[in-house]
Amino acid sequence: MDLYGYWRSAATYRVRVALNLKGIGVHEIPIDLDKGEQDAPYFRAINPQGAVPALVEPGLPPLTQSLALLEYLEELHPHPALLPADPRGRARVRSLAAGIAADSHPLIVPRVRNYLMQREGFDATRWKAWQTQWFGEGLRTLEARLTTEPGTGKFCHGDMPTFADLCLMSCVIGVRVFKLDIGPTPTVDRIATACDELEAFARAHPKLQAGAPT
Ligand SMILES: N[C@@H](CCC(=O)N[C@@H](CS)C(=O)NCC(=O)O)C(=O)O
Repeated sequence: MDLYGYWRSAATYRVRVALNLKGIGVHEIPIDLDKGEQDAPYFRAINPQGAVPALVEPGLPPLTQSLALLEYLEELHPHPALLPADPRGRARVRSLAAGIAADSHPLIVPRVRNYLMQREGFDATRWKAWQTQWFGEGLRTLEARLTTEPGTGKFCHGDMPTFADLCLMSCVIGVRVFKLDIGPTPTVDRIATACDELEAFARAHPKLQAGAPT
């Protein structure tokens, strides 16, 4: 399997952690988002959206969208499970994950930054305020839910990592890397520390991937 990704891509990170947790080996092919390789014709032929990750298996069309990839990997390799056994638990985990992957993260991707910089007069200061707003909104919503909902345990749902933790961490790492002040999120921080302690998360960290600045 080939995974087209980028070292600092949050969406690729989510899939990388799932692969690590499940012990699935892939060949990761970097698409340099800073050089605009996502717009090269060869990559647009793989993902017309011009976004990573994309998972390619021999003889099969590419699969895209990190949440769809997580579901696919879960069905192919159910152990260890990254979704709870009960329908209600699965719905909760998918809901927590989508809050980050479907609602917050899309607002801070390079194509949005490029549009705001090139067409709306944004500079670095306004972009940082924008990032702070949308990363912050995503994690504060998670914080409110994780603090009050009974399903929360050592991780977002119970005591084993699920899709929700992969998404939480993809956002937490962005906040850490960009040094964004989003206010206190103690439950998110506690769960992030639990994820940090797992080798599968540590090994997927952006700074350890090919192409990351040393
Ligand atoms: N919803 C998609 C988001 C994919 C996405 O936007 N990926 C970013 C990197 S995290 C990307 O490749 N952006 C390229 C661009 O915006 O030009 C997913 O979860 O896979």
